[in-house]
Formats: sequence, structure tokens, C-alpha cells
Amino acid sequence: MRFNTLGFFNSTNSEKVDIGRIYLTTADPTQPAYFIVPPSDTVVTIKDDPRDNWRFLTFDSSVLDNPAIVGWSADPDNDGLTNLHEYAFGRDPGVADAAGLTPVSLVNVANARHLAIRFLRRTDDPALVYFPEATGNLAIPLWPDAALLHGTPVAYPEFGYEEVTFRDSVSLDLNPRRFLRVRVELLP
Ligand SMILES: [Ca+2]
Ligand SMILES: [Ca+2]
Repeated sequence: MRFNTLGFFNSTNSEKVDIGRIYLTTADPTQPAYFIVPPSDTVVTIKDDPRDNWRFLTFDSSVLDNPAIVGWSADPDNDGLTNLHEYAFGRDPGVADAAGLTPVSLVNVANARHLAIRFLRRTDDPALVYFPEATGNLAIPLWPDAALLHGTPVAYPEFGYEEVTFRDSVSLDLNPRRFLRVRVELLP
């Protein structure tokens, strides 16, 4: 059996979201040896991965080939957040909006006070990994304690994010000098 593949795209710009519609027909629809089982056609939607989707929606198409602007380590709005951080925490890479990225609070667990941070994290990109970490000594680069999820995440599925709170595993009542941070890494 031979197929003619007639492919065309909904958009003339290949860097659009939701590109792709592919039609398949038999080479000779009148060939009696073959017939098409209904449905006779289908639509396959091809999407960009979440990262490219974000880039295409966030940046003007004229700069998409410029890594100094759209690269993950770039910071075109000079707010101290790389584009990876802007993407990971739901910020705008074109607006200086780093303030309030990880609000700090105190939570009580078993009548003990724990330092906590709150932040947005993406739920639609398995290659993006978050590491909430705690330490009592800033002089050591490696932060040894993994922070613990506190409470239930609040989902914002329409935006691909959820709001989470992580708390220190060590109580401030035991050690009053504690620090929290969250690292993000993009897996290859
Ligand atoms: Ca930035
Ligand atoms: Ca920004």
C-alpha cells in the first residue's frame, strides 16, 4: 500500500503554537483492493514543548534567534532573574519583576516554628526540577537540608503553575539562624 501524504500547516510561521495538521489519503481512492475505514480522516496536533511554547508566547518573533535575549542564562530586563528563573517562577522576562519572588513566613508544626518560603512552580514541564533547600551556614556552598512541602499546592492549571510552600525541616526554636532557598535546573 502506498500513501500520499498531504501535509500543511495552519500557520505560515513555523514558530507558532499548535502547529500541524496532517492528512493521509490512499494513493488511489478508487483502488478496490483497499478501502478507508471510517473515520476517513483525522487531525494530529503537534505542539511545542512547554519551554519553546513559553518563549514563543513571551518574546517577539524578531528576537527568537538571539540567545543574548532569549537564552536561558540571559537577563534582558536586568532584574537579576535569568530567563530560566522567569520561566520557572512565572515572571515576565521583559519586566523587572523580581520582587517578592519567594515570600518568607513562619509555620507551626508540632508546636515548633519553622521558616517557610512560597513560590510558583510549573506543572507542565518534567524537565524543570525544583530543589528547595535549607541551611544554617551560608559559608558552605552546599545547602545540606531538603525543605519539606508544607500544605497542599494551589493549582493554576490555566497558566501551567501551582503555588507551593516549603518549610525547613529544622525548627527555629532549635536553631534560630536558618536560611531557605530554591534552585531550579533544566534537565537535558
Ligand atoms: Ca530577568
Ligand atoms: Ca522579569
